[in-house]
Amino acid sequence: MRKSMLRRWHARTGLVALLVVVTAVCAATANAGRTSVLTGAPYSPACSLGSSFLDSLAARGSARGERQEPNLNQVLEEVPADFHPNTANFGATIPVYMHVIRSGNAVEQGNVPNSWIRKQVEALNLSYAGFYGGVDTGFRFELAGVDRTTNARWFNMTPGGEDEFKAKRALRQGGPDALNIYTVDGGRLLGWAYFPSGYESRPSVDGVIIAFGSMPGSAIPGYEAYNLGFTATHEAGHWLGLYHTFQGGCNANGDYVSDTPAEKGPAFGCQVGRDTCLEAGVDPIHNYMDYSDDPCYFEFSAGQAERMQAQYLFFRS
Ligand SMILES: [Ca+2]
Ligand SMILES: [Ca+2]
Ligand SMILES: [Zn+2]
Repeated sequence: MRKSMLRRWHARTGLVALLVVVTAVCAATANAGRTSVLTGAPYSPACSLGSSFLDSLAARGSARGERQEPNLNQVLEEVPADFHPNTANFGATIPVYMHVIRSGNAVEQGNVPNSWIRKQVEALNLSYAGFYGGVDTGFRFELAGVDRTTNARWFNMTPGGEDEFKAKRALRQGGPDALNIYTVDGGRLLGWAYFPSGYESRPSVDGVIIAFGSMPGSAIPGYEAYNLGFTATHEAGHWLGLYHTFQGGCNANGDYVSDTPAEKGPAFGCQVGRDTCLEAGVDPIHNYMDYSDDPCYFEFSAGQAERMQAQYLFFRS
């Protein structure tokens, strides 16, 4: 049943909806000739708005970690309109396979300690249970396996490149419901992820990539604002079918979640009170699916939980 519905959906939307994960580009250089969605208030680490927009871009350009993601030209499909699962008592435990990719044996070479891995799974569990705020999404995470691979090329993989695909073909475990997390250097990226609807056509690339410096316990320079483990929470949100809260800007569908107020572009730092769309409500800067710093994040909304549950039940269970 699921498969035939899926195929029909593919046929209907195959050539239409080329929706991408993100088009945000933080660095001024990379921004040339591209449409920036950075149209909100400028980033400022102190949450004051003193510095100029370009200064803040330049400052972020030298940062180690960036809450930005590559454009992977992925299609994120909606579940069919007539798919209404009963999620009243929803609960799902997701097996997590942690693939540590390193260039050597030192922590700085990506050889993360087991304690970071344990804390990372705990951060996933607490954030998805609503421990820090927001709702209990019903998702829980259980460490199913850890492997370590020494490969400098894979450690320095770039999004959508041959090294990423080779590493995943070699390492991926489990079926559509298994969350495979690959820890890599990341370069200036904190992470990237693949949507649930892509699993059927490309199962081997399914999963989440995170910069190892973003894991809880990390004191890697440059990740001071991103080392509570919420990069994995954010990427797992995409993996469960969530858009960014700033998807679509102030336009009608936005992130396809009705209880997250629309926002014109990503919020960085912790811009409390930011309000970039006329629609009621201030920007959801505390939402895990915005681009705020880790300490600013604390919630998923009820609508996001519902969306993740439906996407999971349709595409991953
Ligand atoms: Ca919304
Ligand atoms: Ca508003
Ligand atoms: Zn994202």
